[in-house]
Order: sequence, then C-alpha cells, then structure tokens
Amino acid sequence: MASKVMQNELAVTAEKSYEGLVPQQLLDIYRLMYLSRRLDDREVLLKRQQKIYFQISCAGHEALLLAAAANLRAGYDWFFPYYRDRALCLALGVTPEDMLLQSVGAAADPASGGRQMPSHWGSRPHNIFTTSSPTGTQFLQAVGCAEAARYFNHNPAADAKVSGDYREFKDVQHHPDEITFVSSGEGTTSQGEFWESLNTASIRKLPLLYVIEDNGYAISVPVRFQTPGGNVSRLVANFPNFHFEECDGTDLLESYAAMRRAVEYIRSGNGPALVHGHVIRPYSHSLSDDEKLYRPESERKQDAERDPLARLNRFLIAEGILDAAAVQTLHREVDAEVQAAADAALDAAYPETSSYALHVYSEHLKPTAKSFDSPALFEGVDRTMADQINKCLRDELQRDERVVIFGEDVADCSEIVYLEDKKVKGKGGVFKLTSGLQRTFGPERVFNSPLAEANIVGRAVGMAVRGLKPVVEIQFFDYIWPAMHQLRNELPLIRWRSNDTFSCPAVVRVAIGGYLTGGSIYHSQCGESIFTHTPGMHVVFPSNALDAAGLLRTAIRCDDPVLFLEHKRLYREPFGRAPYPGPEYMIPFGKARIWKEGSDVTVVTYGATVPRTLQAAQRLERERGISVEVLDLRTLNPYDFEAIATSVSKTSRVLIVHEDMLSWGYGAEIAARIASELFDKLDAPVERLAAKDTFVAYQPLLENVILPQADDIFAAIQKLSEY
Ligand SMILES: Cc1ncc(C[n+]2csc(CCOP(=O)(O)OP(=O)(O)O)c2C)c(N)n1
Repeated sequence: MASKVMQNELAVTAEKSYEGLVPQQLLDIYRLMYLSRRLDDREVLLKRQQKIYFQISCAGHEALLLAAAANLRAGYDWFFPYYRDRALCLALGVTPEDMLLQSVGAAADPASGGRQMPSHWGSRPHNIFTTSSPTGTQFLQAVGCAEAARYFNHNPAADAKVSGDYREFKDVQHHPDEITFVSSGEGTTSQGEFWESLNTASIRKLPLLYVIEDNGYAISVPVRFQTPGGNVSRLVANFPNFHFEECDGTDLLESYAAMRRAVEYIRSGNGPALVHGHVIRPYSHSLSDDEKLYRPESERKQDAERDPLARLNRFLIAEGILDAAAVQTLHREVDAEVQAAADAALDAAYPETSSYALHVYSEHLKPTAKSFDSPALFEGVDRTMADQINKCLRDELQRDERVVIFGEDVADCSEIVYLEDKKVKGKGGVFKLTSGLQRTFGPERVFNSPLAEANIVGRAVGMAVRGLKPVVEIQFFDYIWPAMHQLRNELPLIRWRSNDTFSCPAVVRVAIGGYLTGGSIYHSQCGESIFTHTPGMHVVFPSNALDAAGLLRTAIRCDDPVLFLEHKRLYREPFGRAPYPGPEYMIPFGKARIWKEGSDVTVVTYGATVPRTLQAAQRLERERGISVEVLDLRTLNPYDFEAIATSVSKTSRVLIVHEDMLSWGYGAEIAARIASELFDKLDAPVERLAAKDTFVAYQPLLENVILPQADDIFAAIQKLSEY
C-alpha cells in the first residue's frame, strides 16, 4: 500500500531535491502537516462544544513523524505508535473521518468501535497496531512483532492458514525487509519496559525503528528531572548493534535525513535504530492540562519559534515551491476536507449499548465448544503432570510450526554447541517442564528470555498479534507481578479494545502454589482471583496429569489468551497420574469434573485442594457416613456454574475450598452467585475454606496452619453437614 507521501525511490531524480525529497513530496508533507494540525484544532473546538470527550494533540511533532512516514511503507512495515502520532497515521492512510469517528465515539470508528479515546490508533489494513493509554507498553510488543516477522521469514511454511484452530482466523503476512516502528515521548523512556525492549532488540539485532519524540515535558515534568543528564540519547548510546540518530524534530529535512539513515541501516539487516527527535508541544499535554501552570511565557514563546508547520511553510515559500496564493488554496482545500470529516463524524451512529459485551473473547472459536472435546487414546504407563505437560508441548510443537516457547531457563542450553558436542545434558526449565524441547525443535522455537517478566509477556503479545502461538513460561507465580501491566492492560484487552480487529491468543504457563514444605512467602503464592477478575483471558488450573494435558492442548489451539496455572506440588504427585492420552486429546473449558458423587454436601474446589478434599471426603464417608460430592472446576474462567447448580440442587449444602487466601478470593464470587441464584435450594449457609489472610511462612508448622489441610476440610464438611 502506498503511503500518502511518495517514496523517494519513485521520485524523479532530475528535479532539484532536498535531502532526496523533491518538491512534490515536500508539498505532500506540508499538506499532511497542515491537515494534522487542523484536525487537532477541530477536535479542540469539538471538545469545547462538548461534542467529544477528550483531546490530545500531535501539534509540534508533525515534522518528525512525517519524516518517518516518508521512509516507511504503509501496509508493509508495522507500527506501534503512541497518542501523539496523528501525522504518521494520516500519512499511512488513516483518513480524517476515521479519526473523528473515534473522537465522537461512533460505532463506525475503525480503530475501536467507540471503545477508545481519540488518538488511540489502530488499523488492520495499515498494520497500525491497536494503541493503548499506558505509557511504554508498546515497546515490548513491537519487539515481539519484529521477532514474529523474522520467524515467518525463516519458516515461510508456518504462515499457512489451517482450519480447526486459531490459525483459521489469522491472515499472516510478512516481508523479508520489513521494519517495526515504535514511538513514545521522552518521559516514557523512564519506564522499565523501554529498557527491557532495548535489551532484546539489541541482543537479537531486530529490525526495529524507535522514534523518541522529545518535547521536553512529560505532562508537567521537564526532561532534566526525568532523565539523568536530560538527554536519553546519551544514556542509550552503548547498546550494541544499534544505529543512533539525534535531530531537531521540528526541522523536516534534518529529521528526514536522520530517518533515512536509520531506515537504511535497519532494512539492510544490521539491527535496530533509535531516532531521538527534539520537538515542541504547543497545545499543553492534553486539553485536560494547562501548561501555563508550570511553564513560563518566555519558554513557551521560544518553543513557538520552532513550530514545524510555520518552519516548513517559510521554507517552501523561500524555495519558491509555494507562494501565498498556493498556500491559501491548499489551506482552503484541507479545511474543507476537515469540515466534511467532522460533519460525517457528527452524523455517525453511536454503538448499540448492548455491543459492550461483544469481542471480550473470540466469538468464532470458543474453547468451550464441542470441537474441543476429543477422546483420550491412552498410550504407555502412568505419567506425572510434569511429564504430561512436557509431552503435550512436544506434540503441539510438532503439530504446529507457529508454536514458540520461551521464558526464564526454559531452554536446554543457550550455548548450543555445548548441547551439540554433548558436553551437557541440558536444563529445560527449573521444574524441567520444557526439558528436551530445544534439543528437538531448535533454538528458534524454544529459547531463554532475559530475566524480565514483562519482557516475556510483552513480546508474546507482539508475536501472537502477528499470528504466532507463543506459549511462554513465568517461572513462579510469585514473580508474575513485573508482567502485570501486560497481563492486565494489554494481553486480555487486545480484541475488545480493537473491536475484534486484532487478537492475541498467547498462552502464559505459570508454576503456582504452596504445600512445598519450605516454599515460604516467595515460592508459594496463589492469587488466581486477580486474573479471573480481568475479562478477556481464560484462567485454567488443573488438578491432575490427564486434565493438564487435555486443557493445555485446548489452550494452545484456541484463539484467546490463556493463563495456565500449574501447581508445583502436583507436578510429580502420585495423585492423578495417567497414561498419555494421545496427541489429539482435548478438554473443553468450563466443564467441571466430578471426582466423587455424593448426596449430603457438595465441595467445589480446584488445583491442589482437590486431592486434599478427596482425602477428607473418603474419611468422612468411612468414619461418619457423610456422602460428599467433590467437584473440580478445572477452569476458573469460564467456570461450570451449571455443574455447581446441579450438585447443590441435590445436596443443598455447599463448601468452597481453595488454597488462596479467603478474603476477596476466588470462592467469594462462587459463594455470592450460589447465594443469589440457588438460595431456595440451600439448607445451610454457603461456606468457604481457604488460606489464612496472610502469606505462606517458611516453617512447616506455620505453613500447615496457614494453608487449608485435609483435616480442616474434614472438619468444615462435618460442621456443614450438621447445620
Ligand atoms: C503507565 C502510565 N503512567 C501514567 C500515565 C499518565 N500519563 C499519560 S501521558 C503521560 C506523560 C507522557 O510523557 P512523554 O512520554 O514525555 O510523552 P508526551 O505526552 O510528552 O508526548 C503520563 C504521565 C499513563 N498513561 N501510563
């Protein structure tokens, strides 16, 4: 797809040119620059008229962005912009009407269907990824995007559409010399994810173009209070494999030349580049901010003298490319275009109010569907949960070339020659769950990440968006928190916030839980309810080897993000071992398993409290004649309320047991729903048993009392049965 600025290789070279730009290109750029500014002005007006609800401008950044656009290819390269990048998006082909449709929150807003604020770009045809508001989350996603393109270029057969799994819904396109563009303001370079992304871009020599738009302020904080020494270029200068440029981003030609050198470096396969452009911010941070509160008039005047629009206007007139009459005509044409776009946007229909519920998850491929219910064809001897997960990963890597596995220590050995020369056996995960996978499938498909959890999840987002199936590992649930931004604000939201334009079906495997005798605070945590409280992501928590294999396969083949929680204590437990159920065995999500039928009390549980509940239930039956029905939810989002309702209707008594803390825990929601919907079936209050509201201690005596044990479950069921 052609960008709105003619590419310089198409230009007629005989003409006088400026850094390689011919007059027509300069005119195209001036038009886009003026259009971008006038759209901002129109939004400011519409906001003052209360016809839109937010405004944030591109003003002052236009020259740098149009210089980038003139060197990049729309619909070919990929773009992870931020909210100031209106001029870039216009140059790539997003229309003024598209932009204003978002401003009014129209149903026809192509970026988000009225779900996101203005300037939250997103366009599938132009390869502009759905933009979010958190500063800096785009960097690692852009890294993953660049990695995915490289992967598909190395493995072209992997891009084939295959029906029956998530691949049916991904149109994968990739180009050998494509570039991934990512941008932010200078304040955002304080975010850790920026540095995590530089790390991987540098190590992997990725084809990434960073554009740092330095307008000197992050809302009210000047750059010298934000960045040591006041200049990010000096801080990043020692990253290997990078090409660096620093330029006056209000000077179109200087910016264009800097971008051209950067893009040449990247397209030639040398690695990433970072262009740091000094720009201005004449319209305050947003319309909710008044910079007069923290910037004196003198400073603002100095900035105004560097306004890129006025500078280019003066330059074009001085060079005789435009005269006063031509400027007037051009302005009149653009103003009419903006007026027409505003009229159309103001006339556009709003979204149906019921539409809020759409696109939280895939509507095309539901992991609850019958197609994910396939029978076990058992082979061999009983295997542990750890074994089954390893075997399932191996079979899925074999079946689907798009599956890639990475995380901390998941590879057999980063130094491949040690493996090849048989000098080492290889590690394959701290729990050995990925053992032997790199050896079989190679380092492009199974590899170690840096020790940085946001790096793992952020890259997985970028890869999954491009059509890969990243199955990543977080080594301990206790250390999932650095990835929280990606897990809460990005991964599960991609489909919803882009109104089903993009999707991100990555699988995040996490070793979770206690009962370890000495696991202590930082190797025993649960916390699943934090993630079940986030729409857009399925949460799975198997209690046994067979379920782990069947549910993991469903997770990998479905088209939604999945958090797959693996209990460390269950990895090698004698409980629940089973022969391998074969390479096609799948269990649909949202189907509870009844481990034991009973008539007096229902226990709803999952994970490591399943074997403990079964132990208690068997003893109660033996010693007290109490008949307990044990329900294992298997998946926590979605969960099988129907199975709960059927069981509670039979027993009239229900206890919910989980390993995580009691208060605001997973059981609270289930209890509330039972109380609300099954009130007339109950003969006793809904009860819960869970960990104490504290952390898990190291001393085993303390751990025992903190976590729910079989004896506690025994006592709780007995008490409930006597109510
Ligand atoms: C993670 C996060 N923290 C805080 C904010 C609120 N916020 C929005 S923009 C912004 C300043 C960004 O400054 P900079 O990166 O310099 O970009 P600029 O707006 O100046 O172009 C802040 C603090 C946010 N959106 N995300």
